[in-house]
Amino acid sequence: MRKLMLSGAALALCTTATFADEVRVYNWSDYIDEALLEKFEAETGIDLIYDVFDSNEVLETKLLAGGSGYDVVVPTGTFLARQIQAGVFQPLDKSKLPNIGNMWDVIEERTKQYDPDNGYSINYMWGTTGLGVNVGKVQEILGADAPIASLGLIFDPGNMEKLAACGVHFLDAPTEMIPAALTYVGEDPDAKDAEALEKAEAVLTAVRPYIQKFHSSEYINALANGDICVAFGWSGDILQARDRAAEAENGVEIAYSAPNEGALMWFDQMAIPADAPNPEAAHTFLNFIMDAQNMADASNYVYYANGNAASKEFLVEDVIGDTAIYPDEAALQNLYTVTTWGPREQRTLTRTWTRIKSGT
Ligand code: N2P
Repeated sequence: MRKLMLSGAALALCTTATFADEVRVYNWSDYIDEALLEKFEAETGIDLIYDVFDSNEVLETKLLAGGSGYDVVVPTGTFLARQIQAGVFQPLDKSKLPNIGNMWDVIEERTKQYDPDNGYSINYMWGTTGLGVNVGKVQEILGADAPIASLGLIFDPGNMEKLAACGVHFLDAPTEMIPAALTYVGEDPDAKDAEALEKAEAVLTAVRPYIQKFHSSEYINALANGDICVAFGWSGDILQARDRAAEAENGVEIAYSAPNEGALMWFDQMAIPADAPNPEAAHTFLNFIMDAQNMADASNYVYYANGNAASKEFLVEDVIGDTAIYPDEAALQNLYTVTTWGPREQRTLTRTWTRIKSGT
């Protein structure tokens, strides 16, 4: 009853006060140790609402529509660049981010190609896109010399016809699957012209009948349980599948390989939407994430490398010592990055992808 009598100004104040205690974060699934979320709330007294997605396209639709209600979001660099252009984000207030000094200049140098001056985002994690393989099953089907680290495993229709029986998943991520298909046929993975797109489409269409599903998160458990034998997916996700299988002691052995023909290296960036309800708390969250111990805890849990130099001393050997996560010089030579798809290129890509998935 009393609430109804509040004036407009008082109501506005009241709303601000509510928001001041709450931060809404929208991150990729299987991408954090949930203990960190509790730690954040305990340390700051801010309520954390944490939602997850598994597709840049889904995130982008929300951001472009506006009013997403999120304070922190985590697009991949290629998408972030286009979203910055569209005015989706607010510049970071670095005076509110004392931990920014922990960041790693080598990664900052690379993320500048998507966010010049790193003015709108910080790197959360980075990784590669590659092959997750149930080694026993695949060798049983293709023989002991199965090409488990080659794109030929998933793009040679001869192999795929046989693997279809044990189950193959591809990412539902055209901006990652098309560069892989281009790499397989010896084209520039960053090519975006119609001719290149046609070549990539032909590669994917030829193996389409043997793909059980295009999905970007189910493959973790599907690999771990032995429901599928191959996934083309994200490095850390596949390493998490490896661990889940080991913990279940189900005899499933999962291996991750960045394809030896070349692998995509991507950067997932935390940014604050221009219309974030609580930018103050968003900065508090970003600063919490950039704490060296917190960032190390996150990487140790999800098996992705991060952009935080100070965190390295807290990383476990399984993470810092694995060249599939922290590539050495030789592994790095084999990785490529791609540029942003412009709005028109993106539309063509989306149409191509719909055709590929529908198998027509
Ligand atoms: C985490 C996937 C993050 C990698 N499940 C996608 N950029």
